[in-house]
Amino acid sequence: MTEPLRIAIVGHTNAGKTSLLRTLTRQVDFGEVSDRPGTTRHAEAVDLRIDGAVAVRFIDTPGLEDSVALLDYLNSLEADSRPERVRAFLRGPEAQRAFEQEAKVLRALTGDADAAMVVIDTREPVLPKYRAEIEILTWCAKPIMPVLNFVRYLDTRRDDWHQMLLESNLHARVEFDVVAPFIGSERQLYGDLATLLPGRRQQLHAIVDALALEARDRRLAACRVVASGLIDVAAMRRALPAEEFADELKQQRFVRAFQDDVRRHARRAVDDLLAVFAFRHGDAELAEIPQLGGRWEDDLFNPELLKEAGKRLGLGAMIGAGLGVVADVAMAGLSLGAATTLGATLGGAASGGWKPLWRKLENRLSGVQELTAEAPVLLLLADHLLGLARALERRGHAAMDKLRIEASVDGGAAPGGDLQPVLRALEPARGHPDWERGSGKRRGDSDRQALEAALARLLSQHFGPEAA
Ligand SMILES: Nc1nc2c(ncn2[C@@H]2O[C@H](COP(=O)(O)OP(=O)(O)O)[C@@H](O)[C@H]2O)c(=O)[nH]1
Ligand SMILES: [Mg+2]
Repeated sequence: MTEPLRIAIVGHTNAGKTSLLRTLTRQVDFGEVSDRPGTTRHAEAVDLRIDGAVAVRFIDTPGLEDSVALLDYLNSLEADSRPERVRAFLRGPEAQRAFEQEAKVLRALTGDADAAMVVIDTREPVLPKYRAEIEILTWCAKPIMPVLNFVRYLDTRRDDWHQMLLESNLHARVEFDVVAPFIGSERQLYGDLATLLPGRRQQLHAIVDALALEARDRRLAACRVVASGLIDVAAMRRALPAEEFADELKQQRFVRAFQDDVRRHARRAVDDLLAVFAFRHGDAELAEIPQLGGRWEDDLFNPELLKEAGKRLGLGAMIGAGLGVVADVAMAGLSLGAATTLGATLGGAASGGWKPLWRKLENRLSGVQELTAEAPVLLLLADHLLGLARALERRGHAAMDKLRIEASVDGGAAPGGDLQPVLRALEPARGHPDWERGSGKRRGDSDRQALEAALARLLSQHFGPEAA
């Protein structure tokens, strides 16, 4: 087995070193991240594993606190070369005293590290202490990869930093925002490291390839989660006896219970998505839809949104139309299956031997009403869950705030009308109440799985360019 690559992460306090490692290793719990200076006090290792094996061992280090004084001190030491001065310092007394913190950093770097990544907060001006810091690091005679962090901020001093790095003979660099990494920056980071570490090139390229595969797998898994959740909701079917349907209170209670079950399925999908992308339960909120306010769990049944969704799909006429006495129920996002659609579809479908319709017919004769989720509910749910999956794919594991999804407002690429094929693909689930997970009547698992796989392929077209 090849030795894992060892990379020391250095840089000033609060530049985002620990955050970078959380993002690169997808470990939300690694180390301690905070705005207080000096949160990381010791060098601490964290591994990037690929297929279970350690591919890269990162060493997180504390910040260099007093680089200007340390540089002066190093300059005062007698030695033949700069690396020799650093070694002399580490052997000497000050490494235990005034510069104990700095010694930890330099030890991590001069030890068995293959290279260092210097994390830079590009919002900071290039102060003398940062120049001293970079200079000391170059004295350690290890390849250095600057990582320019916080590049999403508007008022960064990126150009000043570029200039300073060039003057320090550091020509490679990557730009990153550990909270919201650009798709592809991780790949670029390892690719660029390969140019700094020719002896490790093959290994680094293998890591890039493996990460791309993992990203693809995660995406596919996410699509399966969304597909499965949609199947659950599409398959939902609850029968209400005629006499309860006639009782307004009972009817309302029944509708609310149905909606609660839809939300339960939605929440399960959200939790499963968080798990696919290695985030914690509760890291994302079923967020607000700005125009309307309120959490989208509730918006799933917001009549205005449903109408909007229906319009985008060209279903406008279906919403609240032709539903007669149950219009108020329909506005709650539900169809009453029996009396309403029966007349329109009986002719064709019944002669085709469509079983659910026969059941509907039976229900009608015995006066049973059935609730199913309306198409716009499925559309909204698909839209929201895809939005969440896309956002999680782009989210760094250093992010501290709760993720909020603003469905369908993420620019022109919003899936919207394109989701119609998804709705069509969901049609078979409508006739399979047994496909709803937790319904206690599971049958036809292989058919459900086949639909889930087909649907996942459709959904994956709503993701945009490949992530890596
Ligand atoms: N918005 C944003 N915040 C960041 C970024 N990197 C780090 N932070 C925040 O900056 C603070 C310091 O980060 P930390 O990783 O503890 O820095 P360290 O001292 O270098 O390990 C934390 O509050 C992080 O959440 C970034 O790229 N963007
Ligand atoms: Mg830290």
